[in-house]
Amino acid sequence: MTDVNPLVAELRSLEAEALAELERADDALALDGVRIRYLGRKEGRISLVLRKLGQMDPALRPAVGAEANRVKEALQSALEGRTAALEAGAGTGSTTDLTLPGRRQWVGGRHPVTRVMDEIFRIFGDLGFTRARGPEAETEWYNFEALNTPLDHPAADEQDTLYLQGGGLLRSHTSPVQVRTLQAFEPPIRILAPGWVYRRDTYDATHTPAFLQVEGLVVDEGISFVDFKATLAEFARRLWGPGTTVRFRPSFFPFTEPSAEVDVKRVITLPDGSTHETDWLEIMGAGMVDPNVLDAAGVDPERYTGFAFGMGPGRIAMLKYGVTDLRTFFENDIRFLRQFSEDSP
Ligand code: 2U9
Repeated sequence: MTDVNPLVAELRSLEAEALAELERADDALALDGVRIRYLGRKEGRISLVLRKLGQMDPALRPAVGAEANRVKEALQSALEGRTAALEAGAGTGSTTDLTLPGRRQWVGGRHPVTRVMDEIFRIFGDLGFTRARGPEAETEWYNFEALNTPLDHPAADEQDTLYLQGGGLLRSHTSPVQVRTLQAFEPPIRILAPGWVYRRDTYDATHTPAFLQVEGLVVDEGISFVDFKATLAEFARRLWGPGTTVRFRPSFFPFTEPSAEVDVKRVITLPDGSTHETDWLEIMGAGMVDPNVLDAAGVDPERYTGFAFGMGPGRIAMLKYGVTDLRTFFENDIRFLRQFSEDSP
């Protein structure tokens, strides 16, 4: 006999729908959704059917109540069965292998130029240097004249230096920091001066109008050319490895006399045991501080001597990591940068 009670029929079709949904539910969240949708006390679909009982012929009501109870129990037990099945499945690895190592999220790393700077700070820190900072907007006196560079020198030309309105300029090297340090402190002085410097250069593979520099200065009684050479050779070997040869090539800077450019040559051992020598690579400029510079900063050149050096960590990072275009350091393309990260996946 066909059941003509419309609410009983509705409950049966709800049951079929709910069982089909249960079959498709494949995690705890989906199972809970089915439970709330069908068995929920207020808005569950079975409760909604029972709410229509009031309008029904009283003689037909008991059959609906009995059917509702049967469907609720059937769904409850189907839910429990499905929950148990999913839990067992997870344990056997049929859907998820809980023994797999976790996938680590890469949260970033140091920029290659920052890595080189940190390395320079560490090496000179071990040699007893501290760090000094100063303003990026400077005066002509601190940037040029105090450094034995007259204002008619080509370096002070508007073609090379970024002047500010009102006579100031953006420092073209960090040397003003050392001048300010000499004015403020009695020797012995042993400092690094890292920071941004600015030059009127066209942006290309080897020039950027803003770049980082690390300069250094040592001033004390009795600082000699031997201290100069030994300190910088030691730095170069610690930066490039023990198999490094260092060469001092005569050069000229207005603020040092004598002056030199420092080159390194590396011997690389390949996996097959054979060795390979690199070309000479220029890593910095340096020299004994010109007595005029000490004098301008108020330090007695008869009593004190010193040496100074300057380098571009961007250039060193290019040599160290085999990068051929400086601009890639500024583009912040994560695919490029993550190659240099210590913990990149
Ligand atoms: C004082 C006295 C001396 C700083 C020096 C250099 C040599 C040098 C360049 C390297 C590459 C600049 O970044 S670069 O273009 N620098 O070659 N810098 S000696 O000499 C000083 C500084 C301050 C008081």
